[in-house]
Amino acid sequence: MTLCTSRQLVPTKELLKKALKGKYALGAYNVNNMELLQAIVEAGQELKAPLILQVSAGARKYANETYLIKLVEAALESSDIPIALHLDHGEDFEICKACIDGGFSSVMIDGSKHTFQENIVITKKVVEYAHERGVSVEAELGRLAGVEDNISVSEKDAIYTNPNEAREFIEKTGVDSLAIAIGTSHGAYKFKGEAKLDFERLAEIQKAVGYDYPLVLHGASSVPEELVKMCNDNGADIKGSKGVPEEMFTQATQLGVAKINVDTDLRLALTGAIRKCFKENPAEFDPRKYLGPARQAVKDIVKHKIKVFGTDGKA
Ligand code: PH4
Ligand code: ZN
Repeated sequence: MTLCTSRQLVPTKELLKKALKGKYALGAYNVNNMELLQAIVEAGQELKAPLILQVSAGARKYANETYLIKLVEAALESSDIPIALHLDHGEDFEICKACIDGGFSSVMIDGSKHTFQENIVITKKVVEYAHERGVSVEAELGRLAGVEDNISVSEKDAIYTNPNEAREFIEKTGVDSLAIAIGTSHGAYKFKGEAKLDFERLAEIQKAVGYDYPLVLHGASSVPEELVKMCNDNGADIKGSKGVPEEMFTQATQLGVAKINVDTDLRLALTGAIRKCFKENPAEFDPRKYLGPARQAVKDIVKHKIKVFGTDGKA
């Protein structure tokens, strides 16, 4: 299905290929409602940055896929930057098919909970359906589960992506990009001790899959202290949070990472700004009065991410 707008979505394959060559990364920002979408697109438009908008199964359920698609159509009409619409963590062929048929330009089939062989079978099926329709596919190998500090080599091998398996997986499925596990996890509590990513493994994966193959980093929010403080100063109770330090993205980008997923940081910005409004103006109940500043806070953090990832001016 094509979208009802003269400007079309771009497959992620094209965007990631360009990013790899230019040694920068695209942020993939999760969209759950209109304010988040507007904030992300306004940030991208102002900095002339290509964008990946991503929608999870939870977002589809919360906002209704038709509403999300129509909002994305509006975003295309009110901007001139390249935009991809991507399904985040599709768990089976059916949800990937529904998104491909619904107009998405990219889908993720997350078969990481299956065995290696089963993951190959399900990913290949999605790749065949998607490629016939010009849609890009991301898959995942390894587990993103949060891990303790100082885990053993054998524990790491069981959780993190194996470089040889990554090569075999790509050869057998023809998938366009691969999400890898090197120590990140979803949410605001990524590390118990010091923040550590397995860059040696990432370098081995890059060597195994080839220097022109795009890798994807999930669970890559930085959980900025000032956003957590804005939440906590205004009534939240977020303790012991820790994200991926920003300087690690430069290294990751040099080692083949071309797509960096960000959701938690947007949630923190939105929530912190809403809490602040409510604390400062307890009598306020006009949604525009608290959703407006919240949208601005999300736009500010997305602009910051775009600069950190080096995507500004790349549209
Ligand atoms: N994601 C976001 C997953 C969101 O079901 P749901 O809508 O809650 O799923 O894929 C990320 O990799 C985000 O990483 P982050 O938590 O570090 O931002
Ligand atoms: Zn993810």
